[in-house]
Amino acid sequence: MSLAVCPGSFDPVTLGHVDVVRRARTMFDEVVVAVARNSAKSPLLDVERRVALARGAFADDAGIRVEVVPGLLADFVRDVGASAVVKGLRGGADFDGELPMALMNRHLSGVETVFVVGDPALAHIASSLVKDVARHGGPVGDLVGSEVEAAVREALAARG
Ligand code: COD
Repeated sequence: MSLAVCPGSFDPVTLGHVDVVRRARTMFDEVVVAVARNSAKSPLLDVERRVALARGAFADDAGIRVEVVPGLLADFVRDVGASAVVKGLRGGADFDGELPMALMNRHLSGVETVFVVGDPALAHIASSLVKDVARHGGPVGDLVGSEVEAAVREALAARG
């Protein structure tokens, strides 16, 4: 049984994430979507909400489960027994950001990172841009699922 971890902040899960996770699932028997903390980012949605929305996005596939990463990704990968981390690439900037993480995760736990090229039709989608467009009253319904859109709008409204 092959197992991969797809980590991210998922603040919120987007159609770009969904594309990458489903591509990972074509290569691995099981995929764990790992909701983790990026210390460079301050999340809009709390971790329970991010997990619930990601679970909703992948509810149709029993081979995909969603879990929280309590600390280091490298420790989580070892604890769940994954053979690889899978990350998505939209372009060169993603690679530049991902390479040091891939090297650090391999240094810490020996795990390899596999890069998946996402659908170019979704390459403009990033969680940060979804939140920014929504914050300014723009449409995000073709960037995220409807439940996610509602959660983002509610969280933004609560922040005032
Ligand atoms: N198309 C293709 N790929 C995409 C798209 C898209 N439209 N959108 C996002 N992606 C990819 C990203 O490139 C990334 O690979 C992945 O999806 C997740 O993206 P985000 O933005 O949700 O998540 P990040 O980049 O903030 O995640 C960083 C982590 C949380 C994974 C990282 O900080 C981490 O591992 N934290 C845990 C603590 C730890 O171990 N730190 C040391 C790391 S070396």
